[in-house]
Amino acid sequence: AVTEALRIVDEDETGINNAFRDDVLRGLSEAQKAVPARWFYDERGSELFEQITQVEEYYPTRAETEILKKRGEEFRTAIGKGRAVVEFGSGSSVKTPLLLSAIDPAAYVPIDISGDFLCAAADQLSAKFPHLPVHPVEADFTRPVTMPTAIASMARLGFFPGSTIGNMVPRTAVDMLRDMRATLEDGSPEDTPPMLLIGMDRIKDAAILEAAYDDAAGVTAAFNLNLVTRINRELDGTIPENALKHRAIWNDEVARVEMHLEATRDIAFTVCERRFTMAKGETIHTENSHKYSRRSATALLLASGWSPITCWTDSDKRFMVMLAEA
Ligand code: AVI
Repeated sequence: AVTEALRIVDEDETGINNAFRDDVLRGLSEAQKAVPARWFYDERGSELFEQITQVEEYYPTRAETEILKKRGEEFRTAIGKGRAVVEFGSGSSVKTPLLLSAIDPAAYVPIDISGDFLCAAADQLSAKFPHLPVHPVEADFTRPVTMPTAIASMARLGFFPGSTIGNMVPRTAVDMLRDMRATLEDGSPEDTPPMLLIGMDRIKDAAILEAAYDDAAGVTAAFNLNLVTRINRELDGTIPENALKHRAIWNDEVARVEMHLEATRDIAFTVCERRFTMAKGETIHTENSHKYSRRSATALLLASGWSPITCWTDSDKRFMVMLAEA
């Protein structure tokens, strides 16, 4: 049973374009040019990301799925039955059913900014779990979100798989983890603090990390370059795509893989009638993907008001799923 999506988004199409334009114009004006990674995900970008999750070198999706498949019993013991599962950024993936079948929740609340995607995912899920009440919420989950009244008085488990937390710098990650706590506490019973089950990618060999973000088939390169295609199409840009090269670099000091687009020659272009130049070798920084040790993950969670309870890894110890309590 799926209730109609609760809509807490106030941006219209124009609003989204304005935000995209502002981010791109501001980012291209900085000394180190940068565009926020959230703009990767237009229709083509989302398709390409789906393909990335299947390339040999990109292990995170497989590793996390392995954990969710294997640890069902342990999740059930640690989390208990009958919570409302609130998923931040509802996936159309196989991961959610794995968790839901393991812990037998009382309700499922997928939150996503894209209404269409949300409803499709909710319908799919509901077909698999016909007795589970599903209450979709269309909202930006990086901010506090009002919970549907239908789950008032139910204990809550937040679910944030995929290592999406890694795409945020620590300061933003802490803000968001705190907001998630506020979201989960909204209307929840006071004697049962919310829990959070979160996927985080582990620090490992630079060569493995760089390959995961620069696969031989060029899918990640296409994903990175699609951002330029999107800027040219939606913001009237003239960026010469053939003069930009995909680069994935492990930045050891801050423990993250950075994706850049590097100019292979001096170029000049316009975006929304503003002129920009790039010298050969100069880059546009398009994404950070932070990796964590168990300690750094613990520190991040503690700084955000979450106390870690358990940490599970896959058999190759590449990825971890952490359970924490507010
Ligand atoms: C969505 N996010 C967790 C992916 C990651 O691994 O940081 C995005 C991605 N970028 C390149 N490949 C995958």
